[in-house]
Amino acid sequence: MSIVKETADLLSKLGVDAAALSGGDLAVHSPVTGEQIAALKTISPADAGKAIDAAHEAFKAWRLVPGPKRGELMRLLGEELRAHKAELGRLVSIEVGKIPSEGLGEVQEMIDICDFAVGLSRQLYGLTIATERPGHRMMETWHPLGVVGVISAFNFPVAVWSWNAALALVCGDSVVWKPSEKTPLTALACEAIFARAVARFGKDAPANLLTVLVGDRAVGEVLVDHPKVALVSATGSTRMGREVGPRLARRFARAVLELGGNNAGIVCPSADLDMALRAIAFGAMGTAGQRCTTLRRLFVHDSVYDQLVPRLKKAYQSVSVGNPLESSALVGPLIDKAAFDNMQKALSDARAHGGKVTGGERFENGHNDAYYVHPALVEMPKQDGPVTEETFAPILYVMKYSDFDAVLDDHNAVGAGLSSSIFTRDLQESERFLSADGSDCGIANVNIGTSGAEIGGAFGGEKETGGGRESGSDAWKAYMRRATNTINYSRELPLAQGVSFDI
Ligand code: UN1
Repeated sequence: MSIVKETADLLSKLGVDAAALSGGDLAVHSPVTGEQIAALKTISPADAGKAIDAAHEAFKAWRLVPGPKRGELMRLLGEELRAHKAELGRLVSIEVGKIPSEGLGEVQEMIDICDFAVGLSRQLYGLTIATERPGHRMMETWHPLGVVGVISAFNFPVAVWSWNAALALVCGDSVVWKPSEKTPLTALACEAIFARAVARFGKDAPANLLTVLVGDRAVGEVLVDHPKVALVSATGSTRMGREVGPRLARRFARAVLELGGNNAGIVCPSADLDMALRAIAFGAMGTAGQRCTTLRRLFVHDSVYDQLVPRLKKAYQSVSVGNPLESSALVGPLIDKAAFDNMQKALSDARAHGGKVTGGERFENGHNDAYYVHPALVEMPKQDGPVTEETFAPILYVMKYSDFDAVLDDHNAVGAGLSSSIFTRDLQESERFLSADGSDCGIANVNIGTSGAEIGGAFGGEKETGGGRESGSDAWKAYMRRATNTINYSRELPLAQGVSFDI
């Protein structure tokens, strides 16, 4: 079956109206073959503004539905996702080029966050706080926040939306979602799946609880600038975050920014090298190097360098690259030509800085407009040039180290601060890595790779990664507003700090 036909069939099974897929101005391509698979109509900035007004009306109704009841909608969404996991996972593979297990894994991540949100719906706790005044009680209460805008990237086109949407909805907010222009079809599929959950939920769910805005940058700007959007959660490059962050700050809106990563691993003398090899291979080559958590820098102790790096190179030379829909390849295509060009530019920069490159060439698969590459391993004399920047492609820079303190400094000497890992069986090294003067990242792991985080933890990073936290732990607090309440149940009016004001 042609990819165009399969896309249309999948979308119709998922409940997307076929008429929405053609005749529009936004051409959607599959990176698997480079073919155009749809042409969607985009929304104008003016209509986007109106849609946000409507989402605000939805918020005003939804905030009055009790939390545990809102959790029921997440339970239904999780059920719908379970029922449509195969189709949605396949659509992710078509639209992003992920291998089947990663396409399905992404949908599993959505199911997981729905389950988490159901539990959370009964745990949106505040505190009771000791007050200095007799006959008084002090507490804090968490209330729904408003319209939550979600700007998502192509590489996790549905999971990252679901992390935000599941928390926002359970917290009593409405959601307006601007998906990446590269991956709007999976967003339409989610919209249809969500509509089914809402229909089952019944009349307590207001219209416009979720709005998908298919559009360009101007539409994203409306979302960022609209006074009725209380929070924007944006995933993408640090360059994008530098524009979005200050614009939100100017109008005192909240931001959850999940930006670039330049994630590193350290392989210590005592590491289990078999395990490290597998973790490094998945972290660096998996998803064709297009995760924000992808392993991009590797520091290997000089005592194990010659044992590990030749094996790693072999893995790079033998890893299967190919069509994720028709083969069991482990590495699919890059998203587009621009990604390929950026990769080639980084590799030539690396060579200019003394790097020795294994791999990196284009792999012809009979489709001129599809960009398959052999993942590249680059042995670098030191951390320099392109090593300090994120290139969203499968390039792993490998460097030798001898001193643990110095390697910790090098580890932290880049702009981004998302994910990190250490491979060691030495307790002192692993604890130091996780300590206050260890890894400066939002995610720090021991004996597992940098990517593939579970939803139960807070996800995000420091420095140029933007500081936002999504998903598990107490990330929900960003999606609610906090009120401190002091209640006087006495017959006196004592003032705090002993102030007297007798009239
Ligand atoms: C991303 O690349 O934007 O930790 C998200 C991981 C996935 C999420 C990645 N759970 O690799």
